[in-house]
Amino acid sequence: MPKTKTPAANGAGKSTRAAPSTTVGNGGEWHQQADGDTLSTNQGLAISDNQNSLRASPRGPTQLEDFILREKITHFDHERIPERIVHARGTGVHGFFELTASLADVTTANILTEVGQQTPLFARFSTVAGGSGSADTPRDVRGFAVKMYTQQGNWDLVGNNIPVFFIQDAIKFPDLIHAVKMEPDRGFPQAASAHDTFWDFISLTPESMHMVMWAMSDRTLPRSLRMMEGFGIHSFRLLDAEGKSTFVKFHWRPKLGLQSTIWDEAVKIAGADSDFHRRDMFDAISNGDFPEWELAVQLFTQEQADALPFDHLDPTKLIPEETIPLKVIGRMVLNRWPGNFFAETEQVAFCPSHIVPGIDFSNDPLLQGRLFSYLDTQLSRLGSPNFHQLPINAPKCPFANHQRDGHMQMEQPKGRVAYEPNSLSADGPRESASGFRSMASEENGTKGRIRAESFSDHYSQARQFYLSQTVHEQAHMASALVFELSKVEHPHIRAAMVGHLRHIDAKLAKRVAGGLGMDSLPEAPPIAATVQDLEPSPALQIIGKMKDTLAGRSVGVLVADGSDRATIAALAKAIKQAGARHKIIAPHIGEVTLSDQSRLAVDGQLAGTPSVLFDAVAIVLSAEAATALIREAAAVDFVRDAFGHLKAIAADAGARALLDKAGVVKDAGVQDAAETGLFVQAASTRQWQRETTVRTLS
Ligand code: HDE
Repeated sequence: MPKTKTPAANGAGKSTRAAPSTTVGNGGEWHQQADGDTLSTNQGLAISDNQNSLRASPRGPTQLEDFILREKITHFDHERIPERIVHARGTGVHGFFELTASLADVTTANILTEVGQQTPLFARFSTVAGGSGSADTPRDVRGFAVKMYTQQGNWDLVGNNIPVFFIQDAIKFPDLIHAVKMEPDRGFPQAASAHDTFWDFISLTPESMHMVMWAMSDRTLPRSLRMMEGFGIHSFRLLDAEGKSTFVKFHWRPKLGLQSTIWDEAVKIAGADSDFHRRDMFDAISNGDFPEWELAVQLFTQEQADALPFDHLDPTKLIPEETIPLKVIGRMVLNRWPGNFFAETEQVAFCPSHIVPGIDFSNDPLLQGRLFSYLDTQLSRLGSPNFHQLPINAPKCPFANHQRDGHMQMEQPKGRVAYEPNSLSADGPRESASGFRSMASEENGTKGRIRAESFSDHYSQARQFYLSQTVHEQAHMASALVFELSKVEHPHIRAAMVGHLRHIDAKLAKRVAGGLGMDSLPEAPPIAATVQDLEPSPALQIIGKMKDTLAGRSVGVLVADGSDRATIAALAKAIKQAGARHKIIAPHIGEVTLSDQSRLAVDGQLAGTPSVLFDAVAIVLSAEAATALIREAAAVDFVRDAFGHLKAIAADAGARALLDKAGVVKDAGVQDAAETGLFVQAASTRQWQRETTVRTLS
């Protein structure tokens, strides 16, 4: 007999839900899961044979009557929903937000005033341009979206890992995205901005220059989702009980510090493990290494805003933290992997319009457009105005209204009253004095399709960003521009871009022009506002924000039969003590026999586990094994790439032949494997001083 499955009671009664919960990550209680062990149809009918469809005879035609086959195949045929138009590729994790400093003096939002309160949340990190099956490591902006299930409703902070955006007005978004996505006639390139249509649009859109500088920096090549910053980008408002407004910008700062990969590394990671970031997050959560971010705010008044040398409502501008410092107010901890990828990561519906009392929007025209777009996209993506009923989207506080029916209505609202005001339902939902209020701002002026004068400076912050970088980061940006523009087939687009660069930095323009084989510098376009020489902001660097630590990182230890057991054990201990993990890589999977005849389990086979997957490497080999491995390209590349990607290398004497073959030259990052302390210290950063020996920086 089939076991009957009883849907949980969340459909019964009024449109209200359980009392708010502040416990960590208690989302996703699924009522439709089979709770029995008998395989059944969706109607609860037990299935006796799941291997054979119903046939007229053993070799005859399949019967239309086979409703079990039809139900199963029909459901399968409809398994996919439209992927997100942008940010299709994403990784989601549950966690919580804990407030550590109250903002009660400027806002009534409960989540920002109750110190110590933990609010459950779901965070989703994404790339922008690629489809849902694309690789994790293209050069791309990363989405950083956080849905906080507060006691006053859901608050979605839908940001990116870069604090500015390409365009100033929402009406340009479809153009930008069409330009960066695969070209419509040929269907490629996937997940790449290095093509004509993207650079054509950019070269004709000077307002994008600041963001382009960020996009060409290593910010778009994060080492891990756990090692990137998040930004709300737009100015928002905080409102106190009197309705007084303070502007705010939100920043997430990773506890592990910022870290990025090097372009060559990112390209190779895409081949070695296209799920690199998702797997990294999955492994961290599974190992109990819960990633953490600080939430910090920049608070400022209208008067402070008016004194800035640009308009803070322009989303192509940021406020340097040297100008308005960051105040840390809380922390986000991610600690639970979703129970089901589709149900949660795919169906989560973020909307910047999901906001709570005490927080409000600014007039940033990009934000204003977003307030429309996200609800609209969820309707087409999730197919129903009832998407808020999906457990991942439902508020965890009580909610009730008179909205009814619609596709896939899961609730059964009772009673004859579905309107308000009413006199027939005394206990029905009513407006509340503590409900959401918009700021009573005064708006006047001339209606029109007008771009404010104050939005016309497109180069000053692009210049400031470039000049704030270290020489290494500047060189990476120049190389990125050369790489991207060299993929552009139309010379006039390349020329136009280099023309823009002349307004940002003359040396950068020359460098890129040289890399593109241009004989002379193309003309710079006319500009609407004089380029200002803004004070450099070191806080905009990645290198400046890296932490000297191996914590949360991973080390690949290359071994073979005959490797020295004591050396491997000492390295493993030191790596663990530093808060990192190690993986044993060997020419074959299974086990290797070490110098003392003990056996060691292997985590990864050499050809399938290149050094790009690690932050540092150790090579522990007998002289005999090293000599054999110099004929293996995978072994030589393992070492050569680690060296070229500026990673620390620990090696024992036996490994020498392989190091020589890979062209490794002794430097501060190349340590004797026995010197575990020195190795861990070197591995706590990249070997920037080595860079000039492996690539041209000028
Ligand atoms: Fe989005 N964006 N966006 N965006 N965006 C979407 O909503 C849109 C913008 C961001 O993990 C879509 O659910 C417009 C800025 C993230 O599910 C869509 C404009 C920032 C995510 C949409 C912008 C973002 C999205 C596609 C210009 C950084 C992924 C699917 C006005 C502050 C959220 C969806 C997730 C997703 C529209 C600009 C961040 C189409 C019209 C600026 C992190 O609604």
